[in-house]
Amino acid sequence: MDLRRAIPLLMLMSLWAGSAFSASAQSGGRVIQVIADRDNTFKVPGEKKPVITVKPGEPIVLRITSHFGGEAARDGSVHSFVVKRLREQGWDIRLKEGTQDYALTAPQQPGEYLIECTVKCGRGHDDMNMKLVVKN
Ligand SMILES: [Cu+2]
Repeated sequence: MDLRRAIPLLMLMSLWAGSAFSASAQSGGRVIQVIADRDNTFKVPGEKKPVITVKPGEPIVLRITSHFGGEAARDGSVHSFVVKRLREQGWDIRLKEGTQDYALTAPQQPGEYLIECTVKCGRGHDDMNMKLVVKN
């Protein structure tokens, strides 16, 4: 095959392979649901308080449903889901309306981590946070 024709084809194939990989990564972790609600609080279905508990290094899929709470950021984000100490590891998610899956890995260090909304989302924003508990 002519190389000039092969290169775009290879690029297309690697794109396809990339999306297949992320899909399998997402199906690999335990799914944990979170709601970033219209009253500008986080909710975890089945839990009285908004807390998620994971094992150190556990692969998880966060399934976050977000609702507009009165204000949005310029990029259209209605909330965010941020652990400041874990930002470098991907715990820094800007949330658009609707439901989206995010594959993440729990930190290795056991303890409690604060999850915050950093988007000025409306009334109650300053108190919009929840807890990540990492324990064996
Ligand atoms: Cu918020």
